[in-house]
Amino acid sequence: MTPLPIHNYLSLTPEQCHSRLQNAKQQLGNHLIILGHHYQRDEVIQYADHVGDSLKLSRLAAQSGARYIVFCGVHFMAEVADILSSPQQTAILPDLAAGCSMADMANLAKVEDAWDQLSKLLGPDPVLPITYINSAADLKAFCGKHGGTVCTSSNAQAVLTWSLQQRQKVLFFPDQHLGRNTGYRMGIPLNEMVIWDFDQPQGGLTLPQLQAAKLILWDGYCSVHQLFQPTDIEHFRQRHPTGKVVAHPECCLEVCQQADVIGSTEKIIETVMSSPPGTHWLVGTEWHLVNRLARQAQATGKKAEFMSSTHCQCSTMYRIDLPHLLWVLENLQQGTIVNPISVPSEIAALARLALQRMLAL
Ligand code: CIZ
Ligand code: SF4
Repeated sequence: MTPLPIHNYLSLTPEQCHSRLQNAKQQLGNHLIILGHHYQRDEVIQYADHVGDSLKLSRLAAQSGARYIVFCGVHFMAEVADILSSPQQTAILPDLAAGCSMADMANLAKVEDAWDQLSKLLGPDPVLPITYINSAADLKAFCGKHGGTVCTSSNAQAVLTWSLQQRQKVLFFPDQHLGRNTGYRMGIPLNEMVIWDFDQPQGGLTLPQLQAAKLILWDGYCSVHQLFQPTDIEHFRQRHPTGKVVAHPECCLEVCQQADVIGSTEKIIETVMSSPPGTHWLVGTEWHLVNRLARQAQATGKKAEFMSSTHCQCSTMYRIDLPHLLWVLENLQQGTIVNPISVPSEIAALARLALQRMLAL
């Protein structure tokens, strides 16, 4: 059947979307699972069967056995859902333009080039490649092929500890901040963590710098989390001397050094929600999560405040809206799959290997 065109949906009112979404969701029943990442808008989150971080959601989708996995998140997340689910399941991303600018900062050609240069400079096998889950499937496959693995913001320390037991050095991509913040907490000196500038020959590094390095950090970052500044924390502490600060490890080192707690989206929520009534938190992560958390915290006598005076939200997460969600569901109702995310089988097999190594840790 010809797909229903997206332009029929873009001018619908929220009310029209809501009544049709409820109907579509009900009709698709347990053939469908809708996953909502913490950074999604509230109006989308209300349709999610599960809300969580990318890995937790993909595991739940695979366990559910639902035929259609609609991932309200960004592209790499739908890829992970496809890799971890069975061949009978299909992962769907409501808007294909929902990418991750940090994930796009590393690509296979540049990583292979870095790998070749490192092998020539340092000899065979001293380096293990590790990718943050925020990366394309072919980079996860690259790690699978070369003995490496994947990490999330929850398990980065366990993964790096394991990695440095396997080999002397780690090439970590794409997020320099997660790599550096984790290395710092493990006691790795800052001069043993170098930045690989992928636009420079030899990553812009000298041979002695590379020989001394334990972590070779890709020059990538999240433009949302990089907006938080140490001065945001200083101003908060002046206003609220007994307040507490929690930050995501995608924030820069200076912000994480000043935070009381550093953690993934799941850990941030758990930390705030399990704190005693009366606690006032400053939270450094995406705006939609913090806004929702602030409402939940308030209901239990706590306060959660957004870390920046700039309204920093993830613009690609924001692309998933009610019209796009309705468009994919009504297409499914008539038996048409729009926007399937399907990782080629050879890449999926190696990426799965890298993910399984992580899950076994
Ligand atoms: O893995 C995820 O879902 C991301 C991007 C962040 C986090 O800390 O959970
Ligand atoms: Fe990517 Fe940053 Fe958006 Fe997360 S918040 S999806 S890392 S751009």
